[in-house]
Amino acid sequence: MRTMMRWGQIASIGALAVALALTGCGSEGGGGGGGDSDASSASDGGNDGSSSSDSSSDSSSDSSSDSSSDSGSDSGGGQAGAGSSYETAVTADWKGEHKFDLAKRGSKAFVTFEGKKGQFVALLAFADEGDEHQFVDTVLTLHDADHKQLAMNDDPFPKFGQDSALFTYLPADGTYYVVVRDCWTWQDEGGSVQCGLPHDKPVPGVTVRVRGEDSKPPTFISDAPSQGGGPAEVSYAQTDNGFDIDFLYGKAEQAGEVDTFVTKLPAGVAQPPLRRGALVFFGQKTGSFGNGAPGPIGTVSVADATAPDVVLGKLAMQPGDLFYVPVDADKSYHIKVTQPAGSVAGFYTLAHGLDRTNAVEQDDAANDSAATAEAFPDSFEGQLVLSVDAELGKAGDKDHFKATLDASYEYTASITCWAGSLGSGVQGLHVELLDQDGKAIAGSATDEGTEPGKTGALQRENITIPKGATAAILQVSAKGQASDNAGSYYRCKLALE
Ligand SMILES: [Ca+2]
Ligand SMILES: [Ca+2]
Ligand SMILES: [Ca+2]
Repeated sequence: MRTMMRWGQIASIGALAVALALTGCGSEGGGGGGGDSDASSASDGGNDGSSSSDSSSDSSSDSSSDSSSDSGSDSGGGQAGAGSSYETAVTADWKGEHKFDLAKRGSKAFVTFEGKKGQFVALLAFADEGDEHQFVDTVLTLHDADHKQLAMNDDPFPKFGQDSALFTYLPADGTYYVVVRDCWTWQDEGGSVQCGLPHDKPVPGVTVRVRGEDSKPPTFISDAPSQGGGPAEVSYAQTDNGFDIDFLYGKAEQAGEVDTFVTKLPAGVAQPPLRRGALVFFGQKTGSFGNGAPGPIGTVSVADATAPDVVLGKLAMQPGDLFYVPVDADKSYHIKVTQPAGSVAGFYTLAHGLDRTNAVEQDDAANDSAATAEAFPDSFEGQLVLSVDAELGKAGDKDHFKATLDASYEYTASITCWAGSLGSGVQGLHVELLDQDGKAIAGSATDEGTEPGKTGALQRENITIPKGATAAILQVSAKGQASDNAGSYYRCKLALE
């Protein structure tokens, strides 16, 4: 069962440029493997949500007033007033919002609602804007009637801000609590995150919203039922500042269950012939320090909508993974989320967006030999970090990309390449650095494993290129191709110093 939601209004879209930088968009690019910046497991958080803050005995105006609880922030830790404890939690207005003052380290905001088993909820916390580092860095948790923590979000992944957004399905009928605090308060509770100074925030305001699928905003788009109807459509908006990011989510309760979405990138995302479009997916944390899902997301795959059985890229996604597939703009693609035969995710939440590739190889046929290497596309003389997105699409393909060197220098080079870890079907990627005569530079050869699915980034550092070399040629080949994944893409970065 699948659904999708627009994320564009959850955070300011201008910040999306930061998110896109994760995937190496732009000429400095190449950082395809950068998606794990927020991926570390939070299993050491050790939060007991029912600690000291339970003690408030102040007036509990927990009617459905959608205005705020304006807590008296100057009374010892700022925990007085409605919405400052479980007992005084403000009842959620599903169409309104709730404002809190979380200036003081130790202060927390509490909102409560009644929920049903299997109900989807979106929980959002926005700090009032202000000068940098002056506003609250929210951390949001969801708790059951016994105050046990079920789910948590600090920052979005990809990280384009520090406001919290949690998308989850409720596990049972009952009373729930949303708790929001500043990062430093979370750290005091035993939570594991990195917080920026100051401890008390000059801009104190935080707005909390509780939303469900039936309360529409911030623009939820429910798809047709998973049985019967066609794939759910996902569309992207192109804005002045960049591109939209969306959020796919769905229940995944059956072994082998497949949810299908269809999407088409706006024509403007690609810059032919230099750059293609790309679809990018970000695996969300699961468990009680993530979205609350019992298991990982499942396998995400992309296929041309006119040939839906030919997989162009796929990844069995774990939290923190980044799945990247180059695609053509203005053409329809299927996105599938498939549960394994054994365990299932329960539900999944998956941020995704569109991107454009680094500059792509320009002459695949001619670049087969070192003597006819193509210059790194989009490169210029004297450039020290060179990137390329390319394909090993034909049997025995070899690619050669040349960087021009100043022969009077000795260079130190490093190579980083990605294939399987991004969801490509390329297996056994092999990379070597050659000089202008096609002779291998000592210590430059490096291999990625041949097993299907994920392997890490391929890396080789501290390669010495002696004086006298007029060119460094990156040679790329592969041992094979996965039988169930036609994705032949890879991306490489050569850095010189
Ligand atoms: Ca945060
Ligand atoms: Ca080639
Ligand atoms: Ca090629």
